[in-house]
Amino acid sequence: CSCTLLSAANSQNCAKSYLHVPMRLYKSIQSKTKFYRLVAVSFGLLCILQVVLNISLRIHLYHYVQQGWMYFPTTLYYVSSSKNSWFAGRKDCQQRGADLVIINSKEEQNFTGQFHTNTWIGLSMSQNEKTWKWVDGTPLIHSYWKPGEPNNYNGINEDCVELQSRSLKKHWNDLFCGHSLFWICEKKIIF
Ligand SMILES: [Ca+2]
Ligand SMILES: [Ca+2]
Repeated sequence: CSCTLLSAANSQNCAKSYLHVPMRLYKSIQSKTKFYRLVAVSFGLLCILQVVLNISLRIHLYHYVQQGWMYFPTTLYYVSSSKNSWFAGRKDCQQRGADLVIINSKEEQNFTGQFHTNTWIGLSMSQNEKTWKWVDGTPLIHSYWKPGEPNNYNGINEDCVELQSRSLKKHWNDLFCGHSLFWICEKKIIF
């Protein structure tokens, strides 16, 4: 509005309205500043949390690496340095707070197949259901059997599974559970 043509009363109101505009603007800027400050503080706290989590993860991993575990995205693996039966291998893994490895992907298959020529994995024949089951009770869906396997060779109950890395093919073979092989334990990292 223009104050020049207004009465005294109107002129006062007009002056007030001119005062109100900067006040509203000031309040709006103030509330925006508070919002941005809150965002900045939250972001800072998130960064600190990230750093703390990162350090705690490294300390946690270092502790396991010291005990002979290897890290492969989100999972720790322990490769035995001695041979034993499938059941003894599994017991060793359980004593380490883990279990025999479950092969969930081709990448995991390739990773676990690089240590020994023959290695027990966490797959065996369920005696109740007569189907292949992983150590966590899940059924076998994606398999990497060697051609001709599983075969209960020579009529022997081959109820446990080894990962063979001969010729870098990394295939599976069913085998008598009492055979002495190396084994691999797997442990998911939970934070
Ligand atoms: Ca796995
Ligand atoms: Ca076989």
